[in-house]
Amino acid sequence: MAPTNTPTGPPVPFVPTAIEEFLPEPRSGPSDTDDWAETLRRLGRLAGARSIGVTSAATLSEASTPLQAWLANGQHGQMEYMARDAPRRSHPTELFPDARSIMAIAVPYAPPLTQLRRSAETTARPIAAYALGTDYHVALKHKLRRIAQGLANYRKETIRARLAVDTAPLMEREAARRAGLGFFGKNTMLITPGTGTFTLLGVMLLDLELPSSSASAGDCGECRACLDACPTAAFPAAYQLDARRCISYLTIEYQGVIPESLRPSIGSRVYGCDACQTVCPYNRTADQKPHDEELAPRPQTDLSPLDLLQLTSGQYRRLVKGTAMRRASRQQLARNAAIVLGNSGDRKNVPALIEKLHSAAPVLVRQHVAWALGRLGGEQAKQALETTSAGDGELAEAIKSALLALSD
Ligand code: B12
Ligand code: SF4
Ligand code: SF4
Repeated sequence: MAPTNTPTGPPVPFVPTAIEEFLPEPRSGPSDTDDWAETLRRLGRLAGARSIGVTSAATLSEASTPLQAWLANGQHGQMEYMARDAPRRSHPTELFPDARSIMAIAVPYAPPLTQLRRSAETTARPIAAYALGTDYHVALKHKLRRIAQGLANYRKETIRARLAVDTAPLMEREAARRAGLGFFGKNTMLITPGTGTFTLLGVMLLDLELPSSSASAGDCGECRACLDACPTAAFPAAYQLDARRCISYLTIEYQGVIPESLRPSIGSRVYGCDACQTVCPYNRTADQKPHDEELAPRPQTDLSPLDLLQLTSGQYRRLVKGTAMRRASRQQLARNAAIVLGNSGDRKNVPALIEKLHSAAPVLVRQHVAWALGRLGGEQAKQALETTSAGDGELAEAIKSALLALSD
């Protein structure tokens, strides 16, 4: 997943107040290690962040090599902002020249439990778990602000902080890893011991020298479950992800025609993908509660792929309001839903698809609808495809190849 359209803005001052939650006086000054570790935990707790840690704002040098390799191989696809901002992503002081420390938090959200119990492929939900609750950009920034305020109160001095929750050119996983929140899994996720991978990260650059947290030990060992479970074979190797094949990228970031060869593997996923996390043993053994309440699924996200194909603009606005789903347009959701309906194997969906094919929906959507009809097959689908007049553009091409698929 990728940045919100809301910029984080410049560093913000936090002035000490007397009204914020109580924090203990340090026994021998803020740099006393024991006091500091306990204070950090309290700061995290008061904001509802299970894991919290600190690292220096020095260059995130270990992250820049994998990032450069990823970009050089074109594995970022259409995510031009990743290439444009690359030189700054591993240099926190480019973002905030006075930064001395980075504070990072990991907040767990509800994992797809039914998936964890069964096979990832057969029970994949249409919407990835992270997007079902309140927009994490908003929820985590709120937590970071509370922590910054608590820290200003604790230190009894004004501090300045630059917040980032997927909203700034910064390698958040590496910052969080260095702050002791976990280690990298082969699926490239940050694994937090005891919590797993179903977490969202927030980081804050601070104009304060703070003691660094100790590194978190752990590794994947011989396991390779995520690499084998990826429906689109998006991992060319362990710790490397080719976004161009990743369902999360294709359904959320990618604006164009989804390659036909990848459509069947998208299965039932309309927005994002949880497959490489669902199979991870660190999630099975993780303490599955409590999750952050704000990130818990909201009722309006309980929609079927058919609902998502047919969303009116009003329904779309209501669905995405206040959630991370606003990253995808109505057109992208309808495109993705058409693929999922094509994969459903259920011909009951044919009439709704025909209606969409004949509607004034964008060509991009109708191209994918034509494919879905070709995949579902049957007399009704065939007749609709044969009788649709589509000129000689991209839609006509899509109908032609759908009819070819039908005759196979
Ligand atoms: C671009 C992006 C995407 C892209 C590309 C993902 C990718 N793996 O690069 C796409 C759209 C595919 C995507 C998908 C998802 N994303 Co995203 N995404 C980002 C974003 C904006 C940048 C990531 C980036 O810099 N990628 C470039 C690669 C090179 O860097 P990296 O991912 O940090 O990878 C590190 C490791 O792989 C490691 N590494 C590389 N080689 C090696 C070798 C060895 C031996 C080792 C040990 C390590 C190692 O070093 C790299 C540098 O730190 C971040 C937010 C941010 N600003 O950081 C969120 C972020 C990474 N995404 C996040 C999430 C939740 C997701 C999804 C789960 C959403 C979903 N359910 O659909 C999926 C997960 C897919 C996956 N397996 O990664 C979270 C991850 C939280 C966590 N616990 O790790 C982040 C941090 C957002 C946030 N603030 O919470 N995402
Ligand atoms: S999110 Fe899904 S498609 Fe992307 S790498 Fe993980 S399993 Fe593969
Ligand atoms: S599934 Fe296995 S290999 Fe993949 S991240 Fe989890 S422990 Fe590592």
